[in-house]
Amino acid sequence: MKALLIVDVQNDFCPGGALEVPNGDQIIPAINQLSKQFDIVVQTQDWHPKEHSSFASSHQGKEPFETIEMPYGEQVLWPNHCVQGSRGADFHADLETNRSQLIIRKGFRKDIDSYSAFFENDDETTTGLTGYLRERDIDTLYTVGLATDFCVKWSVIDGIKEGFNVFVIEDAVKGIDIEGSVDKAWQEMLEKGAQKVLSADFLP
Ligand code: VGL
Ligand code: ZN
Repeated sequence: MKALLIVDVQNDFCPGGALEVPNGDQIIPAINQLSKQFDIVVQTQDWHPKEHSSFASSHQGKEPFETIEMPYGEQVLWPNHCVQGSRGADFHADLETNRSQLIIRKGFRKDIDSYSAFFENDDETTTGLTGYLRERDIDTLYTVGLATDFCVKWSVIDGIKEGFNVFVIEDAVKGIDIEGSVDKAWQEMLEKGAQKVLSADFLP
């Protein structure tokens, strides 16, 4: 069985949002078309408490996009974004969410960030997604959403690690792109065994 995994299509990652992905909203029509082609649709939602440790504002003297060392490794510091219950954390109004059967929230533990839909950034704390997918006999994931170089990339890499066949739909993802990070993300995803496809491959 296959499922569509829609990563973090939220206001804060779209133009005008706190951590905007350039043209992030442009992938929404393709995602809406795609979700009609899947019987199982799963979404993630970045969902941080107000003083989350991934926010630069939680660290004195630090600016967004600087990095710090956390107990679990290097962490990029972000502008405050996707705060629980805020408008920025809502899904973009144009995203069709009625067909989504599961919404995984992530990044809700104050002291640890979570890019991946499967594991938090310590690579250990699980979101429960693997169990859900296995219980529903899903073995293949088609990944879309934001941002290619962070939450999409880590979801894809962890999905492969968890034994799923993972496809990335190239025209339905977009990245933040910090110093070539989108190109690097593609390289890493493909190296790990992800397959690149286009949304046109699914449309009737
Ligand atoms: C994301 C940075 C911080 C993402 C989430 O959705 O790619 N990036 N939080
Ligand atoms: Zn976040």
